[in-house]
Amino acid sequence: MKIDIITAPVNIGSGKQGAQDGPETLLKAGVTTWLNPHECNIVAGCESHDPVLNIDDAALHAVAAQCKSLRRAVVKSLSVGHLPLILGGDHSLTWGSLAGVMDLYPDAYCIYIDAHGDINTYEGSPSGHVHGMCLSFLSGICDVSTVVPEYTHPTIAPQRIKFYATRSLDPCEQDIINNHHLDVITSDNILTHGVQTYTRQLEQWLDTDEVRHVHLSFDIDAIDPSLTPATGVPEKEGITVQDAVALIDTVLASGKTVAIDLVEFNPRLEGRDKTLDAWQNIFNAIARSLSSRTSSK
Ligand SMILES: [Mn+2]
Repeated sequence: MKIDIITAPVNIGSGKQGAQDGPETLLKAGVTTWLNPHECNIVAGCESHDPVLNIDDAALHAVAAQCKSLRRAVVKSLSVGHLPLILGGDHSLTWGSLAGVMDLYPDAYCIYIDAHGDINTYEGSPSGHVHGMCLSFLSGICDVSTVVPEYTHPTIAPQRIKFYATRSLDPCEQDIINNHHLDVITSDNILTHGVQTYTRQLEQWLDTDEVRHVHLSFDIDAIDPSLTPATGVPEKEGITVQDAVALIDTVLASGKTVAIDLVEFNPRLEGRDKTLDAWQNIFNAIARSLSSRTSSK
């Protein structure tokens, strides 16, 4: 399996400095070694952008431009049969990466492992940060086409997004989740009943013919901040690194994963090295799962 490591130094969506250093820091720390023995190409997914910290339409245009570029890179990678692995950057990059997946695989599901819902609307978001809105744009729940007519993309039915490790939802997000009957496994569910309860269910569902293509979107803040402190919006009582690895293993073992986002590492924050240790475990798990998937086919 050839992997395209697509760098996405996106930080405008988080309203904070530092996430744009994520890809470079991870590459320097040894991502390509951690993914051994898989062959990796490093591809620039988008340009970094001068910080735009004011949350306004200009920020949305800037994120849209990055996502447009990233989407093209993902389509290109998928078109030649590679696995795009997108290194963030903040989570607004999924607006581009999942759009690219949808271009080729309109039947895709998205497994979204994140402390947050990221399904706020442009008008309803309390923070105004685009990284908390990507799923409402992608699912068409929030239509920003009048603000950014330059970036149109296919939409994913909200029911095709499955949430894991969720624990921080804004009221507007909770309403959307209730109204659309979306599947949410909270971190509390996982901590209470054990990750195996959910990986078993996930494995069975992934095995059905209903599921043909999966986009895996992993936010490091899904993990407890005592283990992965260097992230922009940490939330207490997260899952363990082992839980995250178990979820990722299960998704990849299905053989149906077409793209992976790895986001929200902010190396300028405290606890960078500790967070890198967790990343190493995650990348090693991805490498292992991809190897066993190849050898079983
Ligand atoms: Mn998050």
